[in-house]
Amino acid sequence: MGAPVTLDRFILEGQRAHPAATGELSLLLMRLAVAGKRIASELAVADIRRTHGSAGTENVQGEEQKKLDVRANDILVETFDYGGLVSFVASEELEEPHVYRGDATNARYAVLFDPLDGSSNIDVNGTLGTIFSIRPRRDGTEADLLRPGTEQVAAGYILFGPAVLFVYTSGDGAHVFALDPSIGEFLLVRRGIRMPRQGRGYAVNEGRRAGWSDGDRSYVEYLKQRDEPTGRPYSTRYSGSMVGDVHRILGEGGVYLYPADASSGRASGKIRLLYESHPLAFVVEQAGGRASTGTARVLDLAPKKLHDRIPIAIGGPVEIEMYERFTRGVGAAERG
Ligand code: FBP
Repeated sequence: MGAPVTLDRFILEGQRAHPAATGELSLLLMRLAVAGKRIASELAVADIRRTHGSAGTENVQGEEQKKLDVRANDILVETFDYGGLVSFVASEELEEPHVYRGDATNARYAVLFDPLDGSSNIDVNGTLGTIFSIRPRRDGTEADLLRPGTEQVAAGYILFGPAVLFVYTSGDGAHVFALDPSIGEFLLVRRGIRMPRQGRGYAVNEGRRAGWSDGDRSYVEYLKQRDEPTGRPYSTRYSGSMVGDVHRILGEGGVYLYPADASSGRASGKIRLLYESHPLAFVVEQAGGRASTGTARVLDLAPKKLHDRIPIAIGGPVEIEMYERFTRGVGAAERG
């Protein structure tokens, strides 16, 4: 077996394919990997250091913040606070973007992140992830971010599970790296991952179905019906962490769904467009999957506000095409 391909080496080799590259995006991705290692080490000792539990504060959406949400957010904000690489960052945990001063004023990039996705898993040692999205800086204001997901230059996530994984795309495929704790380096484990066109698992919180549309309810019922020729029934695979569920889907296919939920004040869904939907949609599309609201491609959407949410279905092409049929009210009939 040849020398292990470290994340740094992979990124620098990728940079060579872009003669105009300045190396700043490469450095940015490498910084994110360091931030991921720092967050992983905080999570690993959280029970020992008693850093679980509530921070006693709420985020801009009125949700309780966990101490580790805040800690992860601080680590990420610190990560870009030097070297003039990043002009400003926006976070699910911050009401407004955090703008860096000094040599960062004219930096080329803005970074967005969900510091710890899967908040309900934080205190129970469940799967968690940091989701990130890198965009070009335009005039250095919030307006730079209220743009379609197609304008992301790179995106991905750091998955905190039995292994710590770094998964990203910069538009030429989606790649998976695993942290080797013995050397503290992320090593390439899957180059250009391609997801199955169809899977056997679905991830949705059915406890909320009362608030769903008829189309959403019928779609989930359709997945549960027995019909071998169409690969049904599907099995429920809902971990409480979107990034964990999407990572499973990247490997096994299937679908993650968070519909609009009229009964709980989430008429436009729960999942944030900028911090969760856009970056995960970029990765999944690069792996051959799709992400849809049912009526629109997620990457084509531009938010009106920083913390906008959308209903989302993300997964294999077969599952998403079927979802759009049910959303349009044509169901599976035409497919016979
Ligand atoms: P957070 O970013 O606040 O964790 O919200 C997103 C999320 O936790 C997803 O990761 C997960 O799939 C979903 O919300 C769980 O929501 P619910 O508890 O309503 O099923």
